Amino acid sequence: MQEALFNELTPNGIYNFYIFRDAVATDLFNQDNLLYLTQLTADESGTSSFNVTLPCALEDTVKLAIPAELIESETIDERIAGDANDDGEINLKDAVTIRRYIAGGWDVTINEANADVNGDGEVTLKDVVLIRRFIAGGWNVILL
Ligand SMILES: [Ca+2]
Ligand SMILES: [Ca+2]
Repeated sequence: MQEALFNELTPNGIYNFYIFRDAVATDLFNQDNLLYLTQLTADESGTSSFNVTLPCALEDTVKLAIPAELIESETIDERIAGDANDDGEINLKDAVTIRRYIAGGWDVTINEANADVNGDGEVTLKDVVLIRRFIAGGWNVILL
């Protein structure tokens, strides 16, 4: 058992604690490189410590504390860029749904986060065009 000590955390903040399996990996934050240790609340001085059993000396690893609220928002946000009607697929129905939504007068609801595929924070005809090109293929479109 070794003691992992974290400080300079947000006081009373809830954190998920990880270590990097490989501290010099090129893709450090890849899920496979993160070894989840525990979730704890930092104390009032922004410190948290716990005992952990590792296959290596703790000094040889890089410890990481990630605020739990960040993790949760990431997992909740399982966004499918382009899937405006939330049916799990990206197809012409999505382009049509967005067009109707923009035009108004149609009883449509869209997943705005999925519909904004150029990442400008708005759902506009630009997004429709990108989705149509994406479906058509050959345009090298990447939906954001
Ligand atoms: Ca869809
Ligand atoms: Ca947009």
